[in-house]
Amino acid sequence: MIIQTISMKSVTAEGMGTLSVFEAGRDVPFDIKRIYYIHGAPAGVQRGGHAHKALRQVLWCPYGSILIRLDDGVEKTEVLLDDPARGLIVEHYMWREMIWQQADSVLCVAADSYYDADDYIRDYDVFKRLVKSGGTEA
Ligand code: T46
Repeated sequence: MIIQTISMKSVTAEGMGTLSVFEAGRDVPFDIKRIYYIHGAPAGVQRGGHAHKALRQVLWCPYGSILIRLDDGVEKTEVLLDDPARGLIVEHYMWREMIWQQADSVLCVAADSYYDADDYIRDYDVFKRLVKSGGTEA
């Protein structure tokens, strides 16, 4: 499985912290229509457990440490998001689980589409069948 990450441009001002930035269509391979973030989760929490039919996203963790488990229906891998300047591209047809390694870690997500509940695949067996059939039947 090829994992796409981005290293954000980061500008440190001595004694004043660091500014990190990425640009849609330049640093990430799509335009951005929606940004959401998950905060206030205790350590050990697991979220996700679904894939998307079309949605493309970039995930990053500006504070804390979150393990991202990815499964393309053939291979599985894990990426630890613990660097505020590192982003993970998560393409469509990718089963994802997010596990909080540290309380109050923040997961930020920039998505290429507006929220659409019909774009979710929440049943793993359906996901596997869709991957096998190239997305044409469940
Ligand atoms: C994803 C991972 C990384 C909305 O109303 N609007 C939104 O834009 C989103 C993303 C969610 N919601 C509602 C739907 C549910 O009632 O918020 C509630 C929690 O959503 P969900 O259980 O899907 O959250 P996660 O953390 O399991 O997954 C989220 C995204 O939904 C998903 O697309 O890839 O973060």
